[in-house]
Amino acid sequence: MYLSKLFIPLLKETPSEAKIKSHQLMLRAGMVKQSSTGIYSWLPLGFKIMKKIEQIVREEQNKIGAQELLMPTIQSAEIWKESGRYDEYGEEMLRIKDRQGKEMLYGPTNEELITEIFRSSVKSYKSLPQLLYHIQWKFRDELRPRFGVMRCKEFFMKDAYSFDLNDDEAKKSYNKMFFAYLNTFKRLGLTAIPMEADTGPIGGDLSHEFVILAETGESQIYSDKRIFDIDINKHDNSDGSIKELRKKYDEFYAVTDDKFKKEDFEKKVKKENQLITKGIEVGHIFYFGDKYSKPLDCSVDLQDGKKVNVKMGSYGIGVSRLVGAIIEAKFNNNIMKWPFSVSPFDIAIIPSLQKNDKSNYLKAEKVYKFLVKNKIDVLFDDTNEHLSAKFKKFDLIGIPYQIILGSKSTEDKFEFKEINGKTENLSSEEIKNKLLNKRNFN
Ligand code: P5A
Repeated sequence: MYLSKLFIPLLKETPSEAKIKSHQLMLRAGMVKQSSTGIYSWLPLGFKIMKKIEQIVREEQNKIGAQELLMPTIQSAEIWKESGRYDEYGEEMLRIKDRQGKEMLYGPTNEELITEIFRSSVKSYKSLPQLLYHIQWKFRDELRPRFGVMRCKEFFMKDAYSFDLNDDEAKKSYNKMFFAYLNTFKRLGLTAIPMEADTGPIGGDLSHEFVILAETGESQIYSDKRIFDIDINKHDNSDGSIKELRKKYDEFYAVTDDKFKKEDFEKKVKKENQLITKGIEVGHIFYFGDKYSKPLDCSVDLQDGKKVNVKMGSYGIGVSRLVGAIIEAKFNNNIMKWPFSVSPFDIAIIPSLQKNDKSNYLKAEKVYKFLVKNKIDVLFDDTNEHLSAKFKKFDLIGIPYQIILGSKSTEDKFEFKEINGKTENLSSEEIKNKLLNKRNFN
């Protein structure tokens, strides 16, 4: 892609309404545009990043055998009346009527709808367990939407739902998801820590928030620092080893505000290991047994002919929030560096262009064509701006690798720079191999 063709409305000044760095960067780099309070349009740069995050989330769900479907954004009020949440949900739910006067709503979550789908098609215990998910827009009429895409009204969520025969089986599904989440966040370049949390309007008695540390986060957390040192690679995906690893997480105190008890914290965590800080909730998982299957009458036949309500859990990841969360974690000293796995482009080519001398441009274009031919996604800065102005722009766009064609490059070796890292002189072949290796690693 040529930068001159990219729809990227960069802003020179930081808009005053943006209070945290992710919101500032997203507006300045032309990633999103607010269309009304808490509702955003996603512009090409922001959209591309969000789609990459979505894909990683999807791959990790598929890896544990979850199956993707797509439910609508608009739901009928009926099923919410059956579960009892229609009144409970209060003003956060956007309620609408169709032309027949039928009560509808814009889904804030999908426990009811998935239960309704399940009950109408699954009748036997033989069809369990089952894990279903979709990635879809949600709407919550938040009282105080703020911080850009972090707390907004319309947001993109991956929500999965598990169906099991009994509590033991259901806990296995919960643990599977627990580790799928750790793997997902790791691939996104984040360290997300599971913290015991309150279940709020979703319900149930077992729940973990996945939190990344950030001063601007809205979750207050209390934890034992050592939980950050757990090596998540030490399991082989078998139920047994996952259970073991899960136990390790349980050994260390880590809770959000509403679960915090001062006496417990001080008793269980030595002073030097105590960590009290803020974090961003990027995911939240719940086990709630038959909270929905009972009122909605979702049951399966057992071998002996008896019926049992299925045991359910639900598992959310804030896909659009993650765009902001990654920025909060990675944007430092006015320089953004996207993790390679979600970067909007693999590499930027930045030539220094002199008026009557096309040599750098031609050299750059040759490297560009070579990389594109090799399936590398390149942003080629073909604008006439001064190098220093170009660098400022790329500090916002955040592509982790740059090829700079200036005084230091020769005929076949170019300045290859990793943002906040080292600079080397490499040939286009070497650059291609480096990036392809990087991609395989991700
Ligand atoms: C779990 C999946 C649920 O809704 N039902 C289906 C359960 N959980 S949750 O914690 O309420 O939301 C899941 C994740 O969605 C993100 N999120 C938001 N992102 C942006 N703006 C919002 N207003 C918002 N609300 C929730 C969070 O990442 C949360 O963990």
